[in-house]
Amino acid sequence: MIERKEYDAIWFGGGASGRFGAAFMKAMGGKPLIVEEHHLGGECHVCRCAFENFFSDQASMAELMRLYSGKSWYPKIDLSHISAAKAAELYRKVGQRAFADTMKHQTEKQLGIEVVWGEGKIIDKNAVEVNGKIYRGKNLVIGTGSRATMPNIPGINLPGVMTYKDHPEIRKDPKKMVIIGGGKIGIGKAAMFAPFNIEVTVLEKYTCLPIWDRDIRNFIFRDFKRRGIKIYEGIDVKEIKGKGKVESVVAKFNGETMEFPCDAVMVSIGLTPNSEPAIPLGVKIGKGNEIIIDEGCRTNVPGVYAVGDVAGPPYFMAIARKRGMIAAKNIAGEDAKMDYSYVPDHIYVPPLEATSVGLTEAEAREKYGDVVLIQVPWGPKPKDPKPEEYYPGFENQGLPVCGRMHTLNLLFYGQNRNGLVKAIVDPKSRKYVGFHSVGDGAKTAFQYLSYLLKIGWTVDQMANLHEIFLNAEHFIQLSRLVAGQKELKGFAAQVYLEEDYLCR
Ligand code: COM
Repeated sequence: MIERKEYDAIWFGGGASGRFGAAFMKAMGGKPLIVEEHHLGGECHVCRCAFENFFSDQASMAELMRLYSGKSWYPKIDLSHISAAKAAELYRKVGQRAFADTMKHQTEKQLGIEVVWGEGKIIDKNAVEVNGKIYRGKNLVIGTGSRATMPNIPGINLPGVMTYKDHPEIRKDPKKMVIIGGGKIGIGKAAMFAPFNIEVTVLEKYTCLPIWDRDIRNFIFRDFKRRGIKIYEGIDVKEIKGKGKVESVVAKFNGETMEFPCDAVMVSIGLTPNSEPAIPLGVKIGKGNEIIIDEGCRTNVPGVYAVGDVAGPPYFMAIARKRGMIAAKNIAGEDAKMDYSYVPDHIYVPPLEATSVGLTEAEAREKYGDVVLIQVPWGPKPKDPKPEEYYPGFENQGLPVCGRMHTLNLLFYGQNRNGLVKAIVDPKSRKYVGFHSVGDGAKTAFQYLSYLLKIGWTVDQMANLHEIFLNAEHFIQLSRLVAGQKELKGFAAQVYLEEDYLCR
């Protein structure tokens, strides 16, 4: 059967990019059709952003309870029976279903977008078959997302090996987990599982969080060390061993073979775009399996666009949604282009969050020479601070970095672990070139800071904004403290002792 109607575009996949692209098209007066087999909103509420947000909250609560237990006025809390599997179960039962309903309601009812539910088969660039019926579109937009990249090693299919996708499905808490890959997914997962009494070891072939500012990395990993999360860098995983289920991971480290006993493995070495359904169309595929697109999200086949993760990195919700919007505009006859500059990055590392945009200090020094740092904490710190204690003579003792409840708690009860914020300024132009934060959340500010970086925001302009004190990132008031200087000096450079967080 052939559907008579011709759509302006068939959005093949109703994830973040397809849903937002179709919505934008509809808002512009166009006729979109979304083809979706599983869920509108893609993997977000199933196992990615929304789930991670929820699970991070659970992990934060567990870690904070552990920190505060028995201190000052807090009662002693017994955390021996807490369960990551129980937290995941709640999300499966309530969160996944509630989010699915919300996505459906918003898309179909509120926005009035047509969705055809079922497995789609691309017939050609103007026709898609779903449940035996052919739907026709003037354009085709591929938004089929990505999946976890799996290493080709023995044991990879053993029960107990999981990826981000299986995380909400855990039914029993592991005792020991090995995480293969220390990028932002792996490091986030380590921080999420550890609070649940799970012994976590991260094995990274190269460098963990390689593109993050060194101070931010150090802050996170120093905290990992205190929490007993082990990190190995430069380690090559060779095999996952086990009889019928995961029992250990074997790796080469410094020329020696090491074996890590475990009952769960989380693989987080990267993402692979799901470009396969589009291959018969003749679209160009890149080395990472991504569909190659131009700045306007066009593929090499006229009338075929690719949006979201299937078009390759950066793998970031905002990029997925924006690619959808740009494709919709171009289908409508505009000449819209993606702008990949100043894309912020964010990781949940419960009970903290890390956020970054622009250049790291190292990159900034390479580009601008002597940069100025505006940051807290900046002074000497006690070497091994104890919770609830005052250390005379240490400038950062009483300085809360951020301003939400847990940040101050982390300061007083948590050994000065309340965070670090850092702005990097080119002193000649007085413009910011990078912002970095790890603490009790600053991501909302970073959405806007990324734009300010792009327009060349200066210390003097920042000093004129209105802070709501105490705030999560402190950039306004810190900038005002130095903006009176003719020759910008900022605060003295960071003084964290050289960190030794790695296992050797
Ligand atoms: C969020 C997914 S659950 S989407 O980007 O809103 O579609």
